[in-house]
Parts: sequence; C-alpha cells; structure tokens
Amino acid sequence: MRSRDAARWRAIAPGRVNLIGEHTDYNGLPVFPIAIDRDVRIEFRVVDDPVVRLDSPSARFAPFAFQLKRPIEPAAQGDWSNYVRAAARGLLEHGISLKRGIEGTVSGDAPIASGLSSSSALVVASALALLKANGVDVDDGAARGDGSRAMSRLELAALMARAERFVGLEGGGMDQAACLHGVEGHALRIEFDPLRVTPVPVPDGWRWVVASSLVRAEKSAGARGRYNERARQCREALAASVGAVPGGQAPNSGNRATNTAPAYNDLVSAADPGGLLRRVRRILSPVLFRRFRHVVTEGRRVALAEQAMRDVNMHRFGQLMVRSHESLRDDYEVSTGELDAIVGVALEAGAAGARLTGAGFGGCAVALCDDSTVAPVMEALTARFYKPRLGGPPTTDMLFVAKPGGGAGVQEM
Ligand code: NG1
Repeated sequence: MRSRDAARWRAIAPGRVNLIGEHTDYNGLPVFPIAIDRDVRIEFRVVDDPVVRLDSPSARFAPFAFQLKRPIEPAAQGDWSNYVRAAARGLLEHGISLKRGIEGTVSGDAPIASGLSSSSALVVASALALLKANGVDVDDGAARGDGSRAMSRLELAALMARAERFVGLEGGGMDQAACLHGVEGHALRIEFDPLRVTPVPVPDGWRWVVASSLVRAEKSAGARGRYNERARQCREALAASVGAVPGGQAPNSGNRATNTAPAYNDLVSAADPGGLLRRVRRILSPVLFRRFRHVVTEGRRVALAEQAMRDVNMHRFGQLMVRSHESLRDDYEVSTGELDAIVGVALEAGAAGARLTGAGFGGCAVALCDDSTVAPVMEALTARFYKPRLGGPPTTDMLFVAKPGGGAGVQEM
C-alpha cells in the first residue's frame, strides 16, 4: 500500500449556469441553476506542514504559498490566491484544525470571470482538498455511528458562501451550493435561510447554450463595487418600503411588529403584487424602486419557471427567461450591449428563451434550445455576434452547450 503522503488526489468542482433567479440569493430568495460539465480541479498531495503551495499551468496565475494559521491575510485585490485563502480561512474560523497542508496544481475548463462561478468552484475545490488532507469527510449529512469527523455538503456550502465574502463580494450562497449539490440531468432549486437544495429533472430534448459576451466580469476587481452597490440598494429599498407593506400584504410575516422591515420572501408571496408595487413606488426613489421591482418579480419568476419545468412546458420556461433578462436590463441595470445582442440573436434564431446569467456586467448569456434549434442558434451567434468581433469563429470556451452535471468531490488519482 502507498503511504498517505505519496498518494495524489484530485479535487474537482464544477462551475454553474444559473437558469433563472438572478440577484435573488443575497436577498434570501430562491435561485434555479445547473452545475455544469466544466470544472476547476486541484491535483494535490498532502504535506505534513500546515501550508498551501499551489501553481497553475497558466502564466496568468502566479504560484503562491501561505501558512494555514490564523489570521490568514488577503493577498492584493484581484489575486487568485484569495479564493484559496478564503476557503482555508472559512474552515479555520469554523474550528477545523488544518494541521496538514496541500501542494499541487490548479487547472480546469470552467471559463474564468464569465459569470459561471469559476471563483466559487476554486473555493469549494480548495476546501475539499484541505478537508481531505486533514481527514474530514464530506457526506450527505447522515448521522455517523463510528465517531469519525464529517461535514455535510449543505454545511460546507453555507460555510464556503460566508467564506467567499472574504474576497470582498457581498454575495449570496447560490454558487457554492450549486457546485456541491449538482445532479446530472437536473436543475437545482436552491433556497436559503436555511439552505435547501431540490433537484428538478430537465426534460429530455432541451439544451442550454452558453455564450460569452467577450467582456470579463471580474468580481474580485472591477465589477465588485457595482455588485455590492446593488446588494446595498436592495437592503435600503426593503427597509424604506415597510410603510407600504401592511400586515395583510405580507402573508408570511407572522407576528412581526409593524415597524419591522419585511423580508423579500414575504413580499414575493404577497396576494396582490401589482398593488404592492404601486404602493412601494410612491415611497421609494426611482432607482430603489427599480431594484425592488426586479427582486420581487424575479422571485415570482423562479417559482413559475420551476413549475414550468416540472410541467415540461419549456416554452413557458423560455418566456420567463426573457422576462428575467428584461428586468435585469431595465430595472437592475446589470446587462451590457453585448449581452443584449446575444439574447436578441439567440431568440431570432429560434431559442425558446435567453438571458444573461450570473451577476452581469459582462460574462455570459444562456439560451434555452430544443434539439432542433441548438445548431441554428450557435450558427447565428457565430455569424452575427462572434465573427464581426473576433474576425473568426468563437472558441469552445466562448460558445458551448452546458450539460447539467454532478457535484464537487475528491478522487484518488
Ligand atoms: P457570479 O456572477 O457567477 O460570480 C454572483 C454571485 C452569486 C449571485 C449572482 C447573481 C458570488 C460568489 N456569486 O455570481 O451569489 O448573487 O452573482 O445572481 O458572490
């Protein structure tokens, strides 16, 4: 038998494509992504010192090392090691002792800074590698009789969502949960507070075409301020709208005192959403009202879209994607001309629906196609979006069909 130190391991964590429910997670509302068959992987061996040493085949990512000791200080803003530091810091702060470290190489085929959650995939892969190195299993949360240490996937997803905020984004928990809970052939309804994941089968004959806008959406750098500004505006809008939400309009608000701000979750299930929006409009500034309207209507669209998928009514699902894109463009103001162009071309070429996916500000769009429209949609995007901009066809990182894939894990190599 090989000694433990000689063993080599591979932690694999998928990216995700969010199908609908954008900028809802940090407002406590459900999202509906798929984990995809593109991943970030760390090939590593366990070392006896509490140290992380990682490199990458890509010249863009310089090798780094840090000690697994509190406090773990961040590297410069935008430095890729911050995602690994975030994972280590989250585990240490959770009280997990990291006496052993890892040494290895990070690679993968999940496109970077594209709204496909390669950052959370790196955070999750790092956490899984460090847990493996320190003998902590990650399982489905069932009770263990043998006294061995284990952490459930849900617990790890929630912990890594908090940990990733170390990088400076006031993000929600969608990405880490999708990455850890992916199920082949399924979309995932993810709910928050408490975190819950429910797989929903994607009907046969339907595909998700992912198209890059060719504009990077660096949430560790440029897009961070605009993302966090949206999160702040949503909190302000909610606090300011309290006077417009009498008890009868907030059916889930229980016995909350009337001067307590409602939760978006209460508002999404309001009996008269039109009336609610009219009242709130009188109170909020135009910008805060638009942010509020996006969150509340997007929350409703997620529930309707899940039902449409369960009913195998994918044209209805596609219409809801289009409404989502319009709301992100007009009310949330996170789309770009490039993303709008991709959505327009995909719909004209026969896609059942299309929208930006992820935070926006660049990154990717996703189009819903049946088997017969995949090729025409990809050809139209190539001819009308990519060729004029690139002078040639897109790479397979820019335009591809994403398959709903399984969740993150560690294998022996
Ligand atoms: P992307 O753009 O894929 O990094 C970000 C957030 C999500 C969610 C979406 C918008 C992180 C790590 N990711 O995703 O939680 O809020 O924006 O729906 O914060």
